[in-house]
Amino acid sequence: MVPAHNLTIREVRVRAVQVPLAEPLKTASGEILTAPLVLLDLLTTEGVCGTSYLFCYTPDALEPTAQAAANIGAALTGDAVVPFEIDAKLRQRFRLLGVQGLMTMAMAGIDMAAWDALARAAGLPLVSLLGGAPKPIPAYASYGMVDAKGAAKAAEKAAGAGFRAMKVKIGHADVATDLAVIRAVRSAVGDAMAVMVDYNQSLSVPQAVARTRALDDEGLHWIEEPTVAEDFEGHAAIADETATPIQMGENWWGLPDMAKCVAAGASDLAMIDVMKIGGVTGWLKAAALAEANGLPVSSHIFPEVSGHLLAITPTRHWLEHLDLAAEVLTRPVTIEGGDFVFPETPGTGIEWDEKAVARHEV
Ligand code: SMN
Ligand code: MG
Repeated sequence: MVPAHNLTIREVRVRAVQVPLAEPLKTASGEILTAPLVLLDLLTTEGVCGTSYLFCYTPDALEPTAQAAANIGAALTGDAVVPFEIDAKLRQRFRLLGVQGLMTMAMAGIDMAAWDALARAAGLPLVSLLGGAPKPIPAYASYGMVDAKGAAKAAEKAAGAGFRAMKVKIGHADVATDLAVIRAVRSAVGDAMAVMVDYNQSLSVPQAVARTRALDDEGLHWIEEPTVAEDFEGHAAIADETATPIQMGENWWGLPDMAKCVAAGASDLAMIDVMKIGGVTGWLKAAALAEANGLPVSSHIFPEVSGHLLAITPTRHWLEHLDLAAEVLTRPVTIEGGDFVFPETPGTGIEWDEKAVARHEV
């Protein structure tokens, strides 16, 4: 008789930290001064521990998300570490509430930690447990909203670090400033560097059509979230008017949102956020939907897990290098020659720097 599983959940330990960022992350829709993270440790009776973290965007969501994760963890004590079964159990448990928002975030944290535990138990990096193999995963350097001078500096820094692509956030008061930022990057590093821009949902559809038309001759790699994330029809209208590829997806709450976006023809590309899409389990489903629709897949933050997942994503595109958790990790994500470096250790490679966690725990 083959055992149905070999790991059992003993406890899910949840901690909330406020992590300082090297510099505030400015976007056209708000500024992030610190990274509110929920750290999860999924402890098993067999002694294996899976870890993951969640990014909560605002301190307002930090403790509610931590509490939701702790509540879910308590409900799973004694259960087998079988991610697809856990996913099904929790979806049934929250059928009346629905699983958008903080519940998806908490479920995704448990899911990522469960997959990490399975990989560690097997002595494999997550990519290998998923049936893939480490391979070059190109990364782009992702920056905030800066002026032309700051953009030139960021471009030089990215080029010096070996990145072949970079993203700046725009959505300044006028399109002339957006153009000045893009041209400052170009004059700093030339055409060898692929350049992406991110409006962070800040424009109305008419504004976005006008601005993206003005940017269309700048040779941009993509224009990200020009209007509000949930306006799929609006994004489709913008994509119809724009030659530059439109990118979105970081705000899909699970596969249903992605399916609606694809059906609306809203985006030329797919940006999957492993937390909001529903963890590793959600990513596997999203990667298949992207492949079926020929959508190149890039990741949104969470670089530590996303590198493994992009390696098993048939239409993989770019990994976003935006490091929100480095301060509390013993091994922050590593990029060499512009590519993601897979950890030597089993699992995702996420290990807490316990002294740093103690300094920043709330
Ligand atoms: C972003 C927004 C908010 C937090 C992190 C990242 C941005 C991106 O949309 O794509 O990097
Ligand atoms: Mg974005």
